[in-house]
Amino acid sequence: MSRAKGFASRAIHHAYAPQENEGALTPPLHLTSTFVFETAEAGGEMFAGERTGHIYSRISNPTLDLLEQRIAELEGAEAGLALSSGMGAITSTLWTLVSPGDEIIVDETLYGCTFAFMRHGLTKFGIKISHVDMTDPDNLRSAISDKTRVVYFETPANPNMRLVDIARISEIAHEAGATVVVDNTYATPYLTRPIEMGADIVLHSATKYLGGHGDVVAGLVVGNAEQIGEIRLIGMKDMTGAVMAPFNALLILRGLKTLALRMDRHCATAQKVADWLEAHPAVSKVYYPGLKSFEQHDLATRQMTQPGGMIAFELQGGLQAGADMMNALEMIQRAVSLGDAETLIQHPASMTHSTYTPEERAAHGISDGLVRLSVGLEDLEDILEDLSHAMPSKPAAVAA
Ligand code: 7XF
Repeated sequence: MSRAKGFASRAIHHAYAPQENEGALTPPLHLTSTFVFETAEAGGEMFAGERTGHIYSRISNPTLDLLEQRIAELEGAEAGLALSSGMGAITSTLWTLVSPGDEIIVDETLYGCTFAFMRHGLTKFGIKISHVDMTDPDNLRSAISDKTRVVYFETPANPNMRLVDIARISEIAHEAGATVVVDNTYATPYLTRPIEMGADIVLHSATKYLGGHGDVVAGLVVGNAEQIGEIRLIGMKDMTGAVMAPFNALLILRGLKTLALRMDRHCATAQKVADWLEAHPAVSKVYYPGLKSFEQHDLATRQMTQPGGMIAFELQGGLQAGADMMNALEMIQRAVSLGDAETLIQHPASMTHSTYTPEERAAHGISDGLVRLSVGLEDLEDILEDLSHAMPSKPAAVAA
């Protein structure tokens, strides 16, 4: 068979052969912290990097190996690394890449804890964090210098859905010798594959779409074998210890099997929900890459195979109208996180992005009235009915 297998088939089969595992259809769970050396010399050789094999589960484990190979395959990368959380992935990667005196250029909008790690964490250790509006790549061109070690962004960005042109930003970053790191949590490799567009490292909160069932916190990083090896042995093994538990790797492997199927449904339903919200008189603005009114709709069409399952919107009555609407929902759940079967709604300013000060939120494009919806896998009619009955009946009922 010469034809390469499709995304869904690779998400189900890549790198696993039942016949090599007692015929078990589902990969075994290697629930072990340590591995036995054949001889004392063999153990020493493994520590010296002269012999391959597993040593200890903070370095590697066969169940994690499979997940790492599978996500690397799906992202079109050489190698992968599994970590205890998305934040574990982000911190392990950046601790590995930067040294005091280096600069990281980041987009204006980042997930709240990523923002906090950089602005309130890395800066304490002599790393300069510079924000640039990367929706216009020329801004990066003017800001980048030989001190810039990393260019980092999310696309679509959490929570306001800004997109960044991966190919153009990567080109500019590479001219200056910087490493491009993309948080691909919102899009997943089913919708966008940043490595194929020129990025160097892609990372995920696998807690979201990759896991897909709201039952695990996990992170993944992919890139070239050398960089991933360094993140494994420096950032993860020595600096953060943020290793993924083997059982969680199995849950993510299970999630990946239905990723394509779930994303198709998330996207189809989200498009209809976004259309419906845009037409609703109580809604003042909808941010969804699949809408013609979305400022970066062209880029979305070029860079994403579908517009995703996340929507952000604002109501006419601002913050209070949003809170009232959220409180009136019955099926849709008020919760942070995203990418689950359940439709989830949350208020970024007071929840996921409360790590920003109010001034920082204003400067970084996160308005107080913004509501974030993670469109789940329920029937479209039920999602719309719940939203419909929770919406303010009089659109201009602006709270005094
Ligand atoms: O450490 P986590 O697995 O929770 O992942 C952190 C993370 C990294 N990147 C992006 C784009 C994320 O959205 C997240 C986690 N975000 C959740 C949310 O926005 O709802 C966290 C709940 S506070």
